[in-house]
Amino acid sequence: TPHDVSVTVYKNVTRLAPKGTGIGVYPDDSQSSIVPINALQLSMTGISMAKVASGQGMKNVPMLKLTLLTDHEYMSIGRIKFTQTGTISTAAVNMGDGDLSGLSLWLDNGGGNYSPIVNTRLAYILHSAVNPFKSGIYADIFNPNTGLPYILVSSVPVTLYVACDVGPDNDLSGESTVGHTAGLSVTAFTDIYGPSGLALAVDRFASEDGGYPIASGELLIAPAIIPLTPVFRPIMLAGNGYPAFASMTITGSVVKGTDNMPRIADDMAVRWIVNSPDRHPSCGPGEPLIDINNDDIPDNFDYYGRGKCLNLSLNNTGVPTYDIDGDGLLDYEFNGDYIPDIVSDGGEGNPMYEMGDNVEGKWKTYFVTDLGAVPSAWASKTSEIAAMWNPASGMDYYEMTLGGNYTDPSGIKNSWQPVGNNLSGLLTGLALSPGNFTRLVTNIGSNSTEFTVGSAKAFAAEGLVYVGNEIMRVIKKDDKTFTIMDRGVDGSYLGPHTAWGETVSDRGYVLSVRGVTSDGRYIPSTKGVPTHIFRIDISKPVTPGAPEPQVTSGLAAGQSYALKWDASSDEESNVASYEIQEREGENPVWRTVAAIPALRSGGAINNQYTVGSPSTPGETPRPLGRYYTYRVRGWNFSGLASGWSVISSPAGTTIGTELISSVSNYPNPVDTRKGGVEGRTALTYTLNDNAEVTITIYDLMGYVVREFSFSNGSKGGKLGPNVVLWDGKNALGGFVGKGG
Ligand SMILES: [Ca+2]
Ligand SMILES: [Ca+2]
Ligand SMILES: [Ca+2]
Ligand SMILES: [Ca+2]
Repeated sequence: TPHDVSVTVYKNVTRLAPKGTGIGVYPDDSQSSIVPINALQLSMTGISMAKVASGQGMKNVPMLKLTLLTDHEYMSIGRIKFTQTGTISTAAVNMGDGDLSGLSLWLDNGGGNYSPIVNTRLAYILHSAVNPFKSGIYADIFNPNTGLPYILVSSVPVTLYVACDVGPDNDLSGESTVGHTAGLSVTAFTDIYGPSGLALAVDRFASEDGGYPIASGELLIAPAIIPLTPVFRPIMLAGNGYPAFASMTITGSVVKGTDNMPRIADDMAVRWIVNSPDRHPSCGPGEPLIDINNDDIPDNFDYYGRGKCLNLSLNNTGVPTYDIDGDGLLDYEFNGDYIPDIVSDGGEGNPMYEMGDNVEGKWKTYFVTDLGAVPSAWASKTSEIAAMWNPASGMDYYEMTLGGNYTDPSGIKNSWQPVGNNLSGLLTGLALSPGNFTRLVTNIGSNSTEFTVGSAKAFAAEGLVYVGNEIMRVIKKDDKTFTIMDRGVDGSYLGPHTAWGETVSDRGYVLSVRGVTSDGRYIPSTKGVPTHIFRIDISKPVTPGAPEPQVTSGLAAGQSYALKWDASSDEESNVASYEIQEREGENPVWRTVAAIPALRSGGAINNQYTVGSPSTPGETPRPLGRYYTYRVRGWNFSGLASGWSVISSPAGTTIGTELISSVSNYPNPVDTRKGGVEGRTALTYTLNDNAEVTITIYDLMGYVVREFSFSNGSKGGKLGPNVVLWDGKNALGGFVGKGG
């Protein structure tokens, strides 16, 4: 079917000059050729970026991500008509018209992120009494980069973002916008136009699945919001081991040193607050502290009881955040798949969430609404759950509750529990079930129809399963396979899941929080906002193996050396971190020297640590001439620690060539008839390796008085200093004569 029925023919058309260099008449007046017409197809698909709620008067609030492409060649798009949804669609005259005070259309310049700072604004339509939105919002495109009133769409996808400004005051009916809901949609394929609003002469992609309307979620206009996370500056670990803000360029990228690692912010005041009266109770005075959610209260805490506030929990689960991909920056992670996720500034300081995925070995991100980005968390008790959240301004106090999904916030707790005006609380009086657990064996992609697990035996024939922060409805196909019936249930995000061993379980709980103002209003609404999706793990991880120094037996370890151990494991919540303790020589006091993530990006096991490496934050080379032993334990995601491992073999920073040295006894001579402490002598010697030791004591006549034997590695036969006390008795228990 010919689609362009005009007799006008543009000559020498190129992508940059769609109207060519001149006009001819069809059939071509100079060559009388026949113009072949190949029907062009256009695809537009969209996903919602709308949050649960938005504050009144907020600008550049993202609503929709649109992807356009053609099946071949290119075409020009000059206008897209949007329709406001929500309160505006009620019958009441002018009601809701003004809930959105503006709509902006943005072109992605290749970064793949919605950012009013980086993207190009193609259209900005303001609401007014003479331009009400009820009759449709016409976004007429002008691309300031090309100076053209259209964008070119080809078989290479073009990404557009649709954002809105939220009405700051009243709608056209004179009613406050607070409590209203608003969304945006493209209702039909015919709402896409060519330049100057001309109808498009194209077909819809034959294979296009989604269809119309392409609609955003509807955001609730609230007096204030409780953000899932704040927008925070990138955070690294400083040389002293404390989290610190990284140095940034004016355009917002992280400054890196010659080692390609981030550099700490130069300005001390930007980097840390050194003295703050409002600090976590686990922090001492004078510690370097940072505030990530801008409430002027530092957010670092001492998770491992080290006496240093070295830990931060970026996703508010209370479990420390680590750098898992090795780029030197702490990684935000909300869905528990060990692929770092991103919080970025969606303009005006509004957080935007992107979920990471590994696609053919490359890290990619997907936009997620705040509902889709609710962090996956674990609790260690069936009777209570502790949670933290971020501040909303103007709150008198907060309340928290628990539900089984996102649509029924208080269905489990059956009430809202007031928790004062702190940004954390303990929900009590619960009776929760850990449920059944298994592991993901195959990836779940966006088009997967089934997935394989370690064992589905304990699971019901049909029901909900929880994978990270996604809820799915599944049917058990066999003992290892689930058939997917429904993805992204209850507003959870239909996200990718990786095959490294993500936990799949059949119980989950959504924790919600709401603020209450002094005049009794709920923020953002009576339903509150979900802050976490919890699963229960009441069992501690398996005790790991001893952290053995990776040093050849009998050789000096030097001032820096690796420790390696048999990994811990946890059937339910996984091992989150390892805590490594050190003891010097015979000193009985153990000291935590490091805590490291138990898994790296993609679920790779991380069961080693380098002691004394100057490039590791918080580490310094060990002094020479010392002996150290180590032990390690694993912490799971519900905050439970395993038992301590067996103590490692010692690492000696310096070792002589002699196997035994510094042999002495004191006092010498000894008066063994005195008995007690005075009547003993301490035989001391230093071994340069674990060894079988036999000590034979002779009298002056050459007769054997006493013999001690120590096995390899036991007390008396181990690397480092050894002390053997001799009370002067012979093997039969009798005292040996003085000098005898
Ligand atoms: Ca804070
Ligand atoms: Ca990182
Ligand atoms: Ca992730
Ligand atoms: Ca467990």
